[in-house]
Amino acid sequence: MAYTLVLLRHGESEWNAKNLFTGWVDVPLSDKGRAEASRGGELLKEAGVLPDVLFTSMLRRAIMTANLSLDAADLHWIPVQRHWRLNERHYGALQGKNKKEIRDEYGEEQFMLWRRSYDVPPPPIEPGSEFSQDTDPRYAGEPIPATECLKDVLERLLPYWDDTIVPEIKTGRTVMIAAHGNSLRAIVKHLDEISDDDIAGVNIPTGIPLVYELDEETLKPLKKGGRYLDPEAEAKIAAVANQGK
Ligand code: DG2
Repeated sequence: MAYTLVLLRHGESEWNAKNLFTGWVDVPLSDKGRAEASRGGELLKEAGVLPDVLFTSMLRRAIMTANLSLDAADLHWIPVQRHWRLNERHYGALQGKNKKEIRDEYGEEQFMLWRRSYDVPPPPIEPGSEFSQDTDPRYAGEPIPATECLKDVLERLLPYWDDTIVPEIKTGRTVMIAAHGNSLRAIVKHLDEISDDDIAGVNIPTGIPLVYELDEETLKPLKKGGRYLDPEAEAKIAAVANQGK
């Protein structure tokens, strides 16, 4: 026997479609993203992977994706917990900027350091600027960041993983986490024990459930990398890797 964990990156957002750095900006799904989310739920149903409990970030693209996919799987009613510790990595001063323009301005190396290095955060966002979250009531009293690298994401995510998500997994219920490209990369790095260098090559596609079976003793994946419930996942992973080009 093994525990089942489902990771689901939200469907395409309006800012994914426009190629903008998003981070903590609370943008909606695009029409394509809503369709991806529903399809994600159908894939779960077809595969017989039926979540018992749901965790989401505090951002509508993850929340709506979870709602649409669970609705498609007739599981819209399962209990849910939301936490900012599952939010996308904070993209600092890059939030709202076009990825291609940033790549053209700063060059491929700096662009990829900001997007995919483990420990180089983008410049911090100015307090009070258009795309900052410092007065957002949902984060009142919380130690929210002004920028984050993936290492920062893992560090703020792990307490929630260890204290809240792992105990739920250990009950034997199927846990689904609907979150984001980089917050899910942090979880995948942790689960698969991927090195700080190799995590740069890991990309998560939108709207495709990634299923992990976890050993009951060690909580290590029975199969490294899990399995995507869509044979076309590879092409979609490549599209994420090539964003900004
Ligand atoms: C994207 C990820 O996050 O961008 O913040 O722009 O998953 O919430 O759409 P998501 C963003 P990359 O790190 O892949 O550039």
